[in-house]
Amino acid sequence: MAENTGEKPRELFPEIEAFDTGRLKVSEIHEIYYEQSGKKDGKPVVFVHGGPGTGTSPRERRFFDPDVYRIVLFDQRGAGKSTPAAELKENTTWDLVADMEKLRTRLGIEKWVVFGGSWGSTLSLAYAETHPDHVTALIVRGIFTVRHQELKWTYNDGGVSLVFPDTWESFWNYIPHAERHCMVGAFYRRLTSDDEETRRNAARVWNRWELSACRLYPDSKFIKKADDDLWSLQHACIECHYFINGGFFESDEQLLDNVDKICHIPGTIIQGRYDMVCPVDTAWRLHKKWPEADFHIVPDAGHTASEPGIQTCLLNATDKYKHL
Ligand code: STX
Repeated sequence: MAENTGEKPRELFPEIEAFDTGRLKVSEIHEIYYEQSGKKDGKPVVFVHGGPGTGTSPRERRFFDPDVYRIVLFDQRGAGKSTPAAELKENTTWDLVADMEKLRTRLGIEKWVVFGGSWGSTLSLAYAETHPDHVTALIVRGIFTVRHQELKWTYNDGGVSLVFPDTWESFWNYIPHAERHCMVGAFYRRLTSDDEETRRNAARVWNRWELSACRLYPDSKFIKKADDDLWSLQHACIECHYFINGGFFESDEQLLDNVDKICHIPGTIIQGRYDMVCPVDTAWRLHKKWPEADFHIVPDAGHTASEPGIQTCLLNATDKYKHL
């Protein structure tokens, strides 16, 4: 189950350009961006990004062999190049699941491999549990199910705060004592303030916290992402909106309780042992409910897809499902 990643990590596939980009109107107000790259008549795979709110980047095409896969990337509502940016109205998990179906239909795809990390694992699971017949295989990393316990661990004191007391200070001190019992709510109020400066500052503080705890070896360039105001607002606002709404699930355990709907689908679960943002306990629970899926705990990695052991496992998984 544990991978020895002492060996050299695998390189991503080469950089490639998209052969098609488009926009899809999915509601009265939302329009989403999508793109295709790789092999035009290849094996369809959809990349489901994290956050919610991170958007996609061209680098993410490189997890898939471009000579085999028809690679679909899309930006979820309010994220990346989708518009309006950071819009929270008509923006729920079930809207995103429905958007994936609209996109699949628009592209004339019957079944696709679904690949997602972090919030991307959440949405991939929600999608697969709703539309199992359209999923060839499922590759999920950094498992997140928006349970109360997971949110409390990352954003309230007594969890990650005990491991990163140095970066926690700025996050914690930003919120007055009276509001600290629920940090997500306190940030949400500021992120939805009428004052632009308040929104911008809150987003930066929120993201610096999350980004600083993401990797086993902190990377200052990576944490600088928080200074990109547009990205920062999209990520922080959309995350908080989903978190205060419990991911729009009917119960805390909804995703885990419904795993029986996807057990027959070929699957791979990949998780960093030292993932602070989405701790390994959730991946373990998923593994117990879905023992048929390959399960890898990478012993020397945190939360991100680009950490060596995780990247290697992800590439091995996309190779495994190439010829299904
Ligand atoms: N939310 C974290 C998440 O889904 C629980 C996520 N995806 N990418 C990120 O976080 C970073 C940009 C912070 C690496």
